[in-house]
Amino acid sequence: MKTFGLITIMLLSLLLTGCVSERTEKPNFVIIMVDDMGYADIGCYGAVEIESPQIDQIAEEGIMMRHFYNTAKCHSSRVSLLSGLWCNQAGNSSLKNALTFPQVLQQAGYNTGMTGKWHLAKNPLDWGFDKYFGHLSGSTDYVGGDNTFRDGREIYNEFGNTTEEFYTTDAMTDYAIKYIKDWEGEDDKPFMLYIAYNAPHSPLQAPKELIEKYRGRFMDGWEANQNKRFQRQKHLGVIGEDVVLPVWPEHRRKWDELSELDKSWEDYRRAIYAAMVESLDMNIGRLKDELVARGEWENTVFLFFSDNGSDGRDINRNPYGNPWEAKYHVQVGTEWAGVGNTPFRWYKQNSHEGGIASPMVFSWPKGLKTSDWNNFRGHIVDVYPTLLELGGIEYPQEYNGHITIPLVGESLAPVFMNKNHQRTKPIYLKYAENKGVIDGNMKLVSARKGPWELYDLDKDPTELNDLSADLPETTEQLKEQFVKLLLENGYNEDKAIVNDFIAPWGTRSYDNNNLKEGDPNPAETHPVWKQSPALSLEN
Ligand SMILES: [Ca+2]
Repeated sequence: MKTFGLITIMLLSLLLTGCVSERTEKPNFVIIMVDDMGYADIGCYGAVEIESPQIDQIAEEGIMMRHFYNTAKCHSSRVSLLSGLWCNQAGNSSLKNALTFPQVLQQAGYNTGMTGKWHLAKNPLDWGFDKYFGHLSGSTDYVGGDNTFRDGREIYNEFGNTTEEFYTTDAMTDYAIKYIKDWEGEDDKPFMLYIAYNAPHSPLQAPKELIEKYRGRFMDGWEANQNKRFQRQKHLGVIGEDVVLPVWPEHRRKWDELSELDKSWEDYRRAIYAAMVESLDMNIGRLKDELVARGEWENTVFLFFSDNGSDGRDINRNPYGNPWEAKYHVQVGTEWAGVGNTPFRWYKQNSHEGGIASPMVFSWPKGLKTSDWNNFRGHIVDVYPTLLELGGIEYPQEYNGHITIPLVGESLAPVFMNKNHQRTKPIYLKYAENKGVIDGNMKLVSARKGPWELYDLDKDPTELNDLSADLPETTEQLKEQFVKLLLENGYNEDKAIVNDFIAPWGTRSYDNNNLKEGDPNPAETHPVWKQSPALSLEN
């Protein structure tokens, strides 16, 4: 009896070991893409004043990429992430030419779930996700929601009037954790969770106590704040000691020229933005704690990045009310967006580094061989092949009777495993009238129909020394590469290469196109903006 028991235990443990090793071969994936967050807006990438201890900790134990690019715009980054193709090649927002990575992972036996902003055709459940909660729209009221919220395919409308009642960033995490719990009984299946937080995209809305915490931290102004970030980036090793910070451009206002009232207002809206980022960080910590408690964190591949740079437009649809309540709508503004994109030039939508450079934090405690900074030039289009390689999954040549388009991205797995690895294909950049190509360390770029500029990104990462006149042959070669990529993506060459210059951003904070003539100046009517930053937000 005793022997039988022992043998049974041995057999059982053998079986269990077998199960565990089979199970642990395939990692879980947690892919977090935040919205409109600048390169320098979290602590480990240089934010001095915004607190992001959770992401910083994950980064400390994992890998941070110095050069990770997105497509400069919300929908196109989502298309390239999900399809592994350039945006137009995949059929743009329709995804009609795409076989998405959730579809492939689903077929390979993964549980698949998504929460957050979809912004593409149909519903995520049509594209390989087993579960979905979020908004199909490109942006939402974080408190009052919108009519595109779905729980699966069902309309969801249980919103609130204050962040205490409903806050989108919290809800996206609640549902992600719910899915992890739902999958608990299915130990033989790994999971993939894609969380597309809308934060810190406009409208700026955040919990009151978090805003209060940040109030007054930004009164030293845009330029001083940017300088502090730049110094911190050097200190942390985000950028090299010889990197040059671009001069504060003409199209941005200067802090010293603002009235005290305007300074207070600018401090205030930056405090809301900072609160949104810290709220994101707290939610990511909450998700991580859940995975740690369930013993899943060790074998979870975690990726964190942003879909584009900070937004330089300045659209404030409803600056009257409170940012912890529904319907409040302001944007972070041109100058703070510039600070967000430190040390780079330009903004969301532009192909210059300010538009396309994103933090990239990668973690996989069980599989990672090293932890440090990485210099590989990666792109959001690389995520798909990376997941397949780490999951040991082949990209199907055929799906539902259709031949699939070969993925254009390159797996980052060797990069993360600290193998010597060079990119073999160029990076294609195109959003509206912004365009360019990166091949090796050379980048050809044009902003808003402006002239072509050529930069050596190794020597000049902040794009200050235009080499196009000095290196006409390189310029010509890259132009040919760009045109080739353009035509492969179904564009007409003549239409996309016109070179009449469109002026840079011109909209200003509250004399912008959304406030009509005769509307009261919010800085004069809003009680909060009349207070000195040292005072509380009460009254
Ligand atoms: Ca975005």
